[in-house]
Amino acid sequence: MNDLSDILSIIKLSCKKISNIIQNSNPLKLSKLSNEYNLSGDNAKKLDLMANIILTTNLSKCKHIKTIGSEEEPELINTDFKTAPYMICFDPLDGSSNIDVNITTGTIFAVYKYGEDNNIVNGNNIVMAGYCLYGGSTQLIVATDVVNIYQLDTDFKIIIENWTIPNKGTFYSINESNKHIWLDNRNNKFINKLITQKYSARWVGSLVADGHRTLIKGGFFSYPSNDNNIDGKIRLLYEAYPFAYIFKVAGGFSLHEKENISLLDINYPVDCHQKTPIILSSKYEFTIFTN
Ligand code: FBP
Repeated sequence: MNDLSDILSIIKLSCKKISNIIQNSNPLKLSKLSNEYNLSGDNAKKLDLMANIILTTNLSKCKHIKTIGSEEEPELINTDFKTAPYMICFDPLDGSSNIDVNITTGTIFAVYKYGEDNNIVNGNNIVMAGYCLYGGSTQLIVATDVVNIYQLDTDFKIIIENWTIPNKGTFYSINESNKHIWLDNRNNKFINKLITQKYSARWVGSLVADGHRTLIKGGFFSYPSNDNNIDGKIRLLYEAYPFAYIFKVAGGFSLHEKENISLLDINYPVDCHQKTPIILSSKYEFTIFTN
């Protein structure tokens, strides 16, 4: 086993435990507010905290991991392994607003390798990223130099190897209730163009679900900046970077709407909970949006 397969084994063990909790608990109880607020100002739900405890407890014992970042932790956590080569950051339970209505939620993670100077420059330090989908089935999508898809039975078994995103889709995924306050005026014109090309809208409200549909079917996902979220809503370190990496490995694209560069090239954030606008896309829609 190499370092990354050791880390992946711990992620599988943790996601299996989270999946079992979701499968066997009353979602109305799991979605109860804990009245503990995370640094993003969210009142964490019980399942957010349970998932966070499982992941931080298991991963802090891994000798390959020096630092842990989590949406539910105020600061980065230093493990006992001070010379270990990797940092792992995760959103333990993405899509919390969907827990009570039994709609797909997930865990998102990225593993970063420290450079020679013991620094992380940007998303290009990622060596492995993925997400676990707690949906009709529990699936784990893992990107290293290829994208592989696992499905949970008694354990995670690989079902698809080397997944690549279709060149074009038929869905766009954006919360259109913000259309009157988007800061980038390309969005409305772009959506109208897709509608004339017979695209349909899909918005689940869980990044893992909307991102996964875009990865599997092709198409366009965006959470643009708006008057209420001038820096966007999605967190760079443990949501946007990981998905940008997965899309790049699968042959797709990501974009920061203000910088007009790949999200992976956005500098490592000063604040571990920094937010960002996000675009994830297959080639055809990306070409339309950027031209
Ligand atoms: P959390 O649920 O972990 O806070 O993640 C944020 C998120 O739920 C994303 O998963 C999703 O894409 C987005 O917010 C939905 O935002 P909105 O409710 O504004 O459409």
